[in-house]
Order: sequence, then structure tokens, then C-alpha cells
Amino acid sequence: MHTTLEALNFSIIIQQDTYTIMKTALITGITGQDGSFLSELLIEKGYDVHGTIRRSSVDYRERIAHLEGHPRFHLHYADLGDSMSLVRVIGKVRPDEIYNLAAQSHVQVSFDSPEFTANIDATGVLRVLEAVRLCGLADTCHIYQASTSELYGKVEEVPQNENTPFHPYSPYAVAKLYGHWIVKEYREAYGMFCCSGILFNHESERRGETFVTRKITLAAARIAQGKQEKLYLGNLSSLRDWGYAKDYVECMWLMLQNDKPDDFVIATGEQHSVREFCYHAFKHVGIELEFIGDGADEKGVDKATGKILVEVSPDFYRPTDVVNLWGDPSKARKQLGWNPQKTTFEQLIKIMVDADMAKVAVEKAGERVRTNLAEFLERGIVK
Ligand code: NAP
Ligand code: F7E
Repeated sequence: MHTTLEALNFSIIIQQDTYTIMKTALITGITGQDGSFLSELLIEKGYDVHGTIRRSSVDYRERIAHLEGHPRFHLHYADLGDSMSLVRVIGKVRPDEIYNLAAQSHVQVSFDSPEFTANIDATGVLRVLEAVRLCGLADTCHIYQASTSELYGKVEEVPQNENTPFHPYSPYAVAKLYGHWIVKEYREAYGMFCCSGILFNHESERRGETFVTRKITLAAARIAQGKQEKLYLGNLSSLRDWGYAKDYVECMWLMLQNDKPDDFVIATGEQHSVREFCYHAFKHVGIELEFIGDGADEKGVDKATGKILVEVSPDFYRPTDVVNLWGDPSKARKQLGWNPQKTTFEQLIKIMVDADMAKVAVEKAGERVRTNLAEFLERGIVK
């Protein structure tokens, strides 16, 4: 079959007698933590980057504000719950690569909004795959699906690798399991180049403020600067394999450059508890915590002053909680040449705490009110 460059949607940039073929990528969920880092990476690699956004009553898109106006950065309205919007955008952009990062990504929230979560995180993936087929791109477009370590849920093996059985343990994980399997199905049924990255928790200074790591680093910064009294958390013994989001988006890209589509575990290979994360975050702002007591009575006490700074609130307990995630990234290291240990656990905490110390230092009174409200909403105190 004869394929023209135009049909492949390639653009050529000619610069001082050299030329490069510019690829086009479409990122769903571009406003999120990963979407923002991935946009930066792809722009740096010379891609034309398109992303989908949703209409919001607040127009400021904090994580990508610095990219808006860049000549190779474009935004389009689309929603994973709306097939027509996806067909329209994919048909218009005709991407070489799609990174499907859009999702209702909060596990706790999935217990409150299970149907919405299923519609976006499960059926939404199917909508993207079908849109690619309908637009005639099934043979050319490489697709990345944001799968998750939550699929292992009530874990059946430690550490977890690509062959570990799944046991999803929240509405979020059950929805993501559908997404994972439908990607595999389209790969086998239609020969499409689609891959799932089974990513373990990855964090950053851009992480949403109600995920546990960011909640801790913000609280440590506020407590250190006298702007917050106490931090309330749920299960302190929960274990996670936490990496740096900036390192993980690199692996998403590597998967789509591979010679065959496949699924990969992306993790650091190191495990820590919520308690440990807390200890190191506070230590970085000059407060040494000592944890005393058990379960809901456990407290984090400032060793120097005896003040209780961390308390457990059962409001943050989940109906079913995933408590033992630990990934084995050997396959990604060997086959993709990815380095799982680029940013260490302590370096990650330092990056996050330093950013939050700077943010809190210039925080205005109004911004604090917003934070407190977010905390109350998460604890179910304000309905
Ligand atoms: P995030 O910060 O919560 O970003 C989620 C993105 O999805 C946002 O851009 C959000 O848009 C968008 N979105 C939500 N509902 C949508 C809808 N109905 N239609 C279109 N877009 C929608 O999440 P993240 O941490 O960057 O994670 C990216 C992806 O990886 C998600 O699929 C997540 O489930 C998965 N994942 C994350 C981790 C992790 O540790 N971060 C680990 C494994 C897998 P708005 O800004 O408009 O809300
Ligand atoms: O919880 C415990 C909580 O909300 C981590 C998402 O990106 O990673 C993320 O999901 C652990 C859980 O992340 C609080 O019970 C204790 O055991 O930070 P989290 P998550 O649920 O692991 C996966 C891989 C994804 O795919 C998701 O999209 O920490 N925990 N106390 C708490 N969690 C929160 N949020 N708040 C607390 O106060």
C-alpha cells in the first residue's frame, strides 16, 4: 500500500539544511499531574502536542499555564464521557500517538461516585479506542493507556510484576481493570499498537492536594510556618511504591517507541509506609516526629516540643483499602532501558516539600480558606 506523508499526518520542519519529522501526540487529561509533565517532555522532543480539556467554571489551568501560547501546544474541548467529542478531536488532530491519561483518578472519591468513575475510567477507554478506529487510524496510531497498580488491589503476591494476578479492591480499580483488558482486546482483535503502563503511585510538586503524599508535604510546610495546627490522616501503615511523576512519563513515551505493543509495570522497586513518608517530610522542615500508640489512637508527636502534630481520623479510612503495593520494574528496565531509581524516595520528598515551603510562604489568607475547605470536604465534615 502506498502511504503519503500527508496521510500519516507528518509535518517536516526544515532548519538550516537539516530536517526532522515532527510527530503529533494527543494527550487526554493534559491538565492533570502526568499530562503536564508529559506535555513538557514531548514538546522538548519536538512533538506537536494536542490535549483535551473540559469546560470548567474556573478557567485557570494551573499545571499547564506555562505552556499555553507555545506554538506546538494546542488545546481542544473533549470529554471521555462524550464519544462525539472524541471522534471530532481525534479526526481533526490525526495523532501518531495518543496518551489516554484522563480519568477520575481518586480512589476514595470512586466510592462516592462509582457510576461516573466507571463511565470515564472503563467505558471512556473503549470510546477512545473506537474513535481511533472510526477515524481510520487503527493501523498507524500508537496508544498508551494509564493502567494502575490498584489493579493488584488485595494483593496476591509481593512484589507485583506483569504476571501477578489482579484483584481490584475499589470501584476505581474495577473500572481501570476494564480499561486494561479492553486495550489488550483491541491489540489482539485488531492488531492495534496499544499498550498499558501499570504505573505504581507517582507523585510530584504538582500532585493533587488530596492524595496522601501532597497532603503531607503541604501540611508539613504549613505547620512549619505556623499556618496549620495539625494533620489528620487515615491508615498510616499503608505501604506504597512511590516514584517521581517526571520520571514515569518518560517511560510512557518509551513504551510507544518500542518495536511491539506490550504492557509494563512501572515502579521504583522500593516500598515505604505512609508513616515513613510523614516522618521524612516533617524532618525536611526541621521537625522530628515520634509515632506513639496504635491504630486510630496513633499520634505523631514533635520530639522537641511534645506537641501532637499528626492524628488519625477514621474519616479517611476506605471501605476497602489497598495496603501492600510494591512493584517489580525489571521488565521495563531490561526491555525499555528505563531507570526506575532516577529519583530516590528522599529526593522525591525533598522536591515536594521544598516546592510546598515556597508555595506556603506566599500563600494569602484566601488560599488557606480553600485548603481548609478541601480538607473538610474530604473528611465529610462539610456536605
Ligand atoms: P490527575 O492529576 O487526577 O489528572 C486526571 C486528568 O483527567 C485531568 O486532566 C482531568 O481533567 C482529566 N479528566 C477527568 N475526568 C475527565 C473526563 N470525564 N473527560 C476528560 N478528561 C477528564 O491524574 P494523574 O495523577 O495525572 O494520573 C494520570 C492517569 O494515570 C489517570 O488515568 C490515573 O488514573 C492514572 N494513574 C495515576 C497514578 C498516579 O500515581 N498518579 C498511578 C497509576 C495510574 P480536569 O483537570 O478537568 O479535572
Ligand atoms: O492513598 C492512605 C490511603 O490517595 C495512598 C492514585 O493516583 O495511586 C493513587 O491512589 C494510601 C492509601 O493514593 C490518607 O488509604 C492514609 O492506602 O495517595 P492516595 P492511592 O489510593 O494509592 C494509584 C496507583 C492510582 O492509580 C490512583 O489514580 O494512603 N491514606 N491517610 C490516605 N490517603 C489519602 N488520600 N488521604 C489520607 O488522609
